[in-house]
Amino acid sequence: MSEVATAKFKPRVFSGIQPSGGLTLGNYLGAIKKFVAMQEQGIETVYCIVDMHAITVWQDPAALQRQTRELAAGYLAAGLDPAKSILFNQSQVSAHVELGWVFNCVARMGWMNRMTQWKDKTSGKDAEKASLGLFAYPSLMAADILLYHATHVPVGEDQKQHVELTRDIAAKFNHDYGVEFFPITEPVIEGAATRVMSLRDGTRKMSKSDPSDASRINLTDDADTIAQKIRKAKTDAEPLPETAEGLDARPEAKNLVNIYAALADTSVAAVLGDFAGQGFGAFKPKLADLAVASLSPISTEMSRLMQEPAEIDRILGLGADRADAIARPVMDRTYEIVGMVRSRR
Ligand code: AQP
Repeated sequence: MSEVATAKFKPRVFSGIQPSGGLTLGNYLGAIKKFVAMQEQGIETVYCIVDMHAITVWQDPAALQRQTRELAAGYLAAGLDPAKSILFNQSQVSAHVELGWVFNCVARMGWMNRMTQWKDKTSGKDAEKASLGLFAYPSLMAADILLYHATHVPVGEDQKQHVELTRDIAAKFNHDYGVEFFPITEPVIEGAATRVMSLRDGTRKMSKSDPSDASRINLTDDADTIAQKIRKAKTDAEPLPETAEGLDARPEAKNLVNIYAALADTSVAAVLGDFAGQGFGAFKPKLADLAVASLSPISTEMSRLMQEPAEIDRILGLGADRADAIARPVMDRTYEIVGMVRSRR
């Protein structure tokens, strides 16, 4: 079923990032760097700033506006070309929430209850106080993807379960209505940095909403801050091993080696080939140099773009028009399939 359903759809990539804070190295290596690489492969690419997802947790309105433009600037500074990729913010294409509602009626409560991100974000707190939107988040994410009949979604490891749920929603919709309308989308989770971990705790994901700024590298951090955060990153006293297996019980060491490999576009084995037997006193300065060399041009370009908010808004508006041209017919056909009367106005 999955192969049949996907085979008849032309390849199209969709992915999104929430403007719920500043961009981190995790977002860059797990998502944006791959987005740019896919744009260059000649596949149609649609990239979204998912602002409707961001408000599942309360956002200060002025901060949300700034973060949305900053995220757009981050995409552009990292090499996203609005002439090649569609770049827009979700709230400007209303079909996302329309399809999200239809999928709320397809998805099951039990499916949502099993989402580990939901459990993580509400663990230790009263889940009853979480917003209904946060619970339904994966259903809106399925709508984001399937509205474009996307065949591939590049994401970090943390989003794999949500893409699997997207496949379940597409299959159930197709089955319930006797159609093969939505593709069974494939997640694309590749490379050494599919899960960049906190610099303070190698068992926790690097996250833009982590209260500790020292836990992450922000794309807006200056060179000194990046170098200082890497110097202070938690590690152990052992030298680096010769093989990747030697990192298995050393989460912090593994994280820094993975980051190095991803930034240098090389493999973990190649990094260990260069650094095996050396301690972190030698490795960290090299990693800091690499991180600064990779991220500084992006951060400089982001600052420049942030001086031109009207230009960012113009790019997002044009992207929204292009996105809407794909999404609206899919939404209209969805309404027909589920049996809504559509009066022409
Ligand atoms: N640490 C990470 N390692 C690899 N990939 C990551 N991504 C996020 N963090 C890492 C990938 O970035 C894309 C956008 O994620 P998002 O911002 O929409 O949501 P998120 O995964 O919940 O990211 P954060 O930083 O943890 O945000 P908050 O703190 O607001 O929840 C996705 O492809 C994700 O896999």
